[in-house]
Amino acid sequence: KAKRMEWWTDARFGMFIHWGLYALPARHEWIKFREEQTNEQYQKYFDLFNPDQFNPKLWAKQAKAAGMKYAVLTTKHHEGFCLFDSKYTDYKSTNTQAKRDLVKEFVDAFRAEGIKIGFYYSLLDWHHPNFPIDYQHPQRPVNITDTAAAYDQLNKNRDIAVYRKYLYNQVTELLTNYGKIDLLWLDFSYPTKGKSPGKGKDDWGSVALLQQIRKLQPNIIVNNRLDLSKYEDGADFETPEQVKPEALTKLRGKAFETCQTFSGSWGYNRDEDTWKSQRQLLDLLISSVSNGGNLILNVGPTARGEFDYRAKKALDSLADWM
Ligand code: FUL
Repeated sequence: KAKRMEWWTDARFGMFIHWGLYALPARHEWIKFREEQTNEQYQKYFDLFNPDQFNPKLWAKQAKAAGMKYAVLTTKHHEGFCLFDSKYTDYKSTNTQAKRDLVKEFVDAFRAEGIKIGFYYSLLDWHHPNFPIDYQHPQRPVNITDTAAAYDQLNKNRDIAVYRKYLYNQVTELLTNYGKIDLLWLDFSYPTKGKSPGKGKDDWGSVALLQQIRKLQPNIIVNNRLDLSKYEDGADFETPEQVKPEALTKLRGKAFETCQTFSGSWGYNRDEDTWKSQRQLLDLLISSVSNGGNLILNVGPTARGEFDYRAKKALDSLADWM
């Protein structure tokens, strides 16, 4: 473990990239959930997806200039849309107007700049017909009293075993078809809440999945959201979200990576006006590093495939400081 963690410990600073169909409505990556949209309602974003400005070489150059040593792209977020050419689904970028394997182009561009490659993959999937509905799902039962019965009814044709196989197959594809992958960021497990079912290691098949991951990419490092905290070697690093700089002292002595956004949402959110200043960003970087951890700072590219001008400005200001 110490050996595989070396580059990551040394890297200190990475770029997170949250990109998916949610970039079109541009008001948060959880929009399907928040607005309780069905697959049919969400379909318009797939039909209109056409990132004509996508040029990951520009992204990679900006990341490098800002001092970032690794990058993690959402190959699939909770919405279920795949940015790669998976043979297990039609819900993928190659079937949109883009007609491109966006993951492949990301990998090639960032690797060419000497940046380590990370894949984010969502364990949740709000599009897959066999992914059981729970309280984190757009089609969750709302305003009803008998929650348990409502879930049973909603899930009677959904079989998690089928979905588990799908996720296993897709992770296998991602770790087979794109060369050496340095980091895998799986997202996420959550406990049962009242009568609403949650999801954890048995649902994801976490033990077998992690074995497969380590078999395919022996030096890869994996984050901690597979619900394997009780297992030795179940995770390489912790992933506290949006922690305030002053709270980071509590994480000393642990392998941690704090993930942070520029403005609040992870996906492109056009109208957010809470963008952090250069000083706040540097404060996050310095506090993460001085407490012995990493910072991964997120960009949510627009639907056309560009970094928003405010993200560019923030990255430029970090490049100046570097
Ligand atoms: C969370 C997700 O639900 C957010 O959308 C985001 O991806 C963040 C990094 O992890 O659990």
